[in-house]
Amino acid sequence: MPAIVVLGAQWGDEGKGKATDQLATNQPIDYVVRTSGGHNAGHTIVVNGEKYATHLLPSGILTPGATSVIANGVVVSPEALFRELDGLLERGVELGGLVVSANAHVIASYHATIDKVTERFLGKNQIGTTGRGIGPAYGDKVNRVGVRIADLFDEKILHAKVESALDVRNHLLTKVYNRRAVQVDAVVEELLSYVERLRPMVADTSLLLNRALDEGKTVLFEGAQATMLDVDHGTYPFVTSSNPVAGGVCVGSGVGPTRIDRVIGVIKAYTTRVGAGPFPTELFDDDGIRLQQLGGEIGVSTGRTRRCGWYDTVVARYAGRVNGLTDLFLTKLDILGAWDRIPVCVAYEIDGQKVDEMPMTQTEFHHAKPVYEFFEGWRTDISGCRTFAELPPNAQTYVKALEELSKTRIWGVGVGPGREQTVVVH
Ligand code: 2SA
Ligand code: GDP
Ligand code: MG
Repeated sequence: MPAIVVLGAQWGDEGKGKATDQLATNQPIDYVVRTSGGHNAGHTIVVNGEKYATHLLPSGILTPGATSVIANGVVVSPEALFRELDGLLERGVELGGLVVSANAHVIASYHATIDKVTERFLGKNQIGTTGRGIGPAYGDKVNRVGVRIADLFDEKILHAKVESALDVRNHLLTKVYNRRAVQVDAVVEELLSYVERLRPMVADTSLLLNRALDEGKTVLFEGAQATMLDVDHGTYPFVTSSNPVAGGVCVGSGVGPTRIDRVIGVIKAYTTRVGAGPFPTELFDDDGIRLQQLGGEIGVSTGRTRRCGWYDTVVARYAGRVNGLTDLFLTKLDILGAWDRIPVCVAYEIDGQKVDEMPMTQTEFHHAKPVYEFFEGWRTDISGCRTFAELPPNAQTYVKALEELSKTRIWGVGVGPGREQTVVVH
């Protein structure tokens, strides 16, 4: 399996870091690649009881022998990149190699300022962004005024690019948001301070990855955010500004779709969401609070509490469709051991009609009410199970039902945060 995609099938934080890590333990992975988003991601990996969080770096950085790649589709804050690298080095972790695409776009500190100012300006219509400057950096990219990594190596070009990027931004900041203008020289100076450390890491990552695939190397594309946060296929406008779906992997890496062998959707045994936007199975009662507490549902990057609800098979089927999933990796099944009866959303009721596919419009999705089927709980700790047969019969039934209803085979099940706490089903 030379090219594998691992992506989020819900609203993020499904346990993609753990799934990537699990794949890397089963087979040697040569490259782990991030293709979208930036340091808004937060992936947790627990190795021998030690907890690590990666944000901008692919979680493969914790696998010595693997090379981590930040490909062209990622927005890179050099400040966040080196802060994260230094944090891991200070903990004495043995790191793999790191390569950054020359075509990746740069996040400067003013992007984060604009992100926060815009959110405040939106008032009750806030998206609930991570405030990391992701949206403004992608905005510059599509407006064709972005600064790319390669631009950092020519001071004259860099100065000209920052100047044109700030032209409109400063107009908005001073005239609309009543803020001080950002100084071109200060931004150039900020970015130049990272150049020497960055230089040896920069490469044509599309060429690198395609050559690696030609040589039969294994490449794992690690998703950030998730299908329902995709700017095209998610709950727009309550989304991130990139394409976390499988198609985004090709755009974000310069590796064509015919080279991808397997697309794994990571999905929690229930659902969570951080930030604003519709979420049909969201719970506002004690069950929601229990899921949040037992599941430790707190944002890895921002420390925000995650909204919680039951598993939604409409979302799962949709993720299967828009990503062409070959497999699901079901995480956090252990958390559901505290319930006698577990509801699963099998369809929506929208304005009196039963609907079993994602509705066409966001207005309908905002009106969607879950239709539940109920499954018997297993009421026991399954975190020590290592094979499917060891799972209690009710847990097996739950997994099989989700597989059937989600219309994608479940390859593995997470029964705890640890590297070894996985049950391989197929
Ligand atoms: P942004 O900052 O522009 O990408 O925010 C837009 C929306 O995307 C959501 N988003 C996320 N949702 C879940 N997890 C994310 N990463 C962190 C984590 C989040 C954290 O792993 O825990 O620590 O809060 C992530 N990144 C972006 C965001 O909530 C907005 O709804
Ligand atoms: P990501 O953004 O998709 O990589 O996920 P996060 O790291 O943001 O959130 C997933 C959380 O669930 C982390 O705290 C993981 O350690 C934890 N986790 C992942 N899989 C499992 C599992 O099967 N069981 C339990 N209890 N925790 C898990
Ligand atoms: Mg996360």
